[in-house]
Amino acid sequence: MRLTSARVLVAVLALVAAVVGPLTALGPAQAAAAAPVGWTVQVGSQASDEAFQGMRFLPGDVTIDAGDTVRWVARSTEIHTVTFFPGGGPQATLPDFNPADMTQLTRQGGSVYDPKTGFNSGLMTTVPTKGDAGPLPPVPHVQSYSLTFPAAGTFTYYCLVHGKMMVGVVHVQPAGTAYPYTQADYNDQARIARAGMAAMGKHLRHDLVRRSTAHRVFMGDDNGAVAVMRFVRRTAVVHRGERVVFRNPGEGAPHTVTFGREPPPPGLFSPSGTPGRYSGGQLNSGIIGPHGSFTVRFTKVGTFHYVCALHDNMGMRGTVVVKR
Ligand SMILES: [Cu+2]
Repeated sequence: MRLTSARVLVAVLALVAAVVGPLTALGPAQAAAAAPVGWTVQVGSQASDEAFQGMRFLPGDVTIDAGDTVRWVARSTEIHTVTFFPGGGPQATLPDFNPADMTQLTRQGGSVYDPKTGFNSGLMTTVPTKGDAGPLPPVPHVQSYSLTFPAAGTFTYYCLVHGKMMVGVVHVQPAGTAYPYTQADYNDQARIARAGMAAMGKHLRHDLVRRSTAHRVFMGDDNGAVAVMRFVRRTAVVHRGERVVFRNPGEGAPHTVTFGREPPPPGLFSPSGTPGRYSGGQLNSGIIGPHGSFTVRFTKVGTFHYVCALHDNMGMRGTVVVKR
């Protein structure tokens, strides 16, 4: 029986060879199959109103062949980077994001990957270069960034802004190896991950609504994958002489509470004004990091608008109404 099926198989293979042989002998079909392939990875994601920002490379893991190119495409207002460190391996510690360090903010390295050196995309965001991507120096904004990987290996990259929350891997197989996934598969993975993050964002925000009061306003929140870029509650109504505590419950994103004119950086990053007796005009919390808070006592009747100076471009604004 075995012999018979083996014979049938041989016969089938011979037939296939007879049909395919002449075709492959023509050349172009074979050349096309071995041609380098381009792959796309999405950088960040967001809700349509930008209230949630997803802190992921989508997909976080791609497998390509030597000679292929990966193109990273910005998908959010929030800034990110694609950054490989020398050696190309995972990093035990990462440098803090430093908005004054131009090697972090701008492109470093060419378009052909080499694990001996570092590579950096520069600031990736969907916001055009002349738009508002937060209080950063005027550097070019990058909408897409491409690297060709000439040699096999496994290479890890990070977003300098979001650190270990946002890590990706490129597996490079020897040229000609079959791919485990297609770009369509990766796009499906990305779509499912985006839907999951949108659900998480909604849940986080509902939870903030439940925990907030007129005297306790949350400065967004995050869970390591999704950041809520909203003050909750957006309008707080208090009486004259009362306090409002603005609290940053998240682990990741810093925020500010800024009334009146936004001081230009670096003044923006430190507190100014008198939060113990606010009666209008300029008041700035400076950077309120994870688990930080900022308390303001309102001494005048009126309606006072404020922003997060880092995320106002995403709609992170609030109002305090002070009654008698
Ligand atoms: Cu903010």
